[in-house]
Amino acid sequence: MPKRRQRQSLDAEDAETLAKRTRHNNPIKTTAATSAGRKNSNAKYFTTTQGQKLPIELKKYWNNRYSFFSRFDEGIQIDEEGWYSVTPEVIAEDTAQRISQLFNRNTEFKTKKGEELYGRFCVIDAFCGVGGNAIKFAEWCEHVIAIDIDPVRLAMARHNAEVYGVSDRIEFILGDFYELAPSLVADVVFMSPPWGGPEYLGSEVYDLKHMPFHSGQEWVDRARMVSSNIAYFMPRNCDPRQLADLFPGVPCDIEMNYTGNFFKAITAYYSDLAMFGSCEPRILKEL
Ligand code: MGP
Ligand code: SAH
Repeated sequence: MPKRRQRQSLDAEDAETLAKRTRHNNPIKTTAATSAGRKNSNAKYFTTTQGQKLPIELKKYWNNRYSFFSRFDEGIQIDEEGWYSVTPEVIAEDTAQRISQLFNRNTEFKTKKGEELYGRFCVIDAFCGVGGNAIKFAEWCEHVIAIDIDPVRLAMARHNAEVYGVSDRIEFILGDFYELAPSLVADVVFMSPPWGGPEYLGSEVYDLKHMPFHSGQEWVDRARMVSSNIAYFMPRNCDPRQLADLFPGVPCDIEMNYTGNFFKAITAYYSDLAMFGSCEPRILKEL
């Protein structure tokens, strides 16, 4: 049977405190916060085909909107940080499929709902953002715990999951994964933490010691409190050796994530997750 997480909810006061902390600490603010507080009156905007006004820096992400959500036109919601950091759908799909292989190898762990099969395991998406990964996990497994510290993005993730028809398999939690980790129970932890905005490519090698808020090591140490089956979505300019060293004594598989010919990111799989699924670099086609 899949292990379940102990229920822990936040009251309204906690939520507001977290929201303030996020706005204060986050290097990339949400659309609402930046629009209100933008000092640069020369900031340039463009108007989307849906009539939204977005900062010009987001144009390349907007142009690629269907690569993030193939059902974008059905009402998908994304804020500024969401645009910068959402996982391309084809990569999120591949990660979910790969993780499910670990649990679906034994047919006992399958459950049948209509024509679809969901693995009976529980994945934590520790940094769910607007739901790019959580939605794909919910298409492959029975129970997803989606956590985000930002109430606006968490609400968008829930809405986007409804668009994809999978919200009933996702438990949304507003909170700080660092603080919640000791009380969580799940089979797999997926982490796609903030990398510090698009500037993460500013240095040749992305140093895991200098990530925003907590180091790459600290996030892995927290995830290990829940499960040794960890998938870690990280910048493409990471040093694979440094990633592998974060969890000594277990196998680590470094997967290069492409969309078409474009190298987007790296996913490090640890422990049992490193032993199942393809280790070959794959070129993924758009969904
Ligand atoms: P990118 O480098 O900003 O985009 O991010 P792109 O299109 O490769 O830009 P280019 O002009 O340099 O080619 C690549 C991918 O990394 C994005 O699609 C996101 O999935 C992911 N990503 C980017 N950032 C800044 C973050 C982040 O802070 N956190 C997480 N989890 N993912 C991010
Ligand atoms: N994979 C997501 C994108 C994640 S971006 C997607 O595909 O949509 C990183 C997210 O981590 C942001 O939404 C940010 O609000 C959230 N975050 C930052 N610090 C956090 C923390 N301590 N605990 C949980 N979430 C956090």
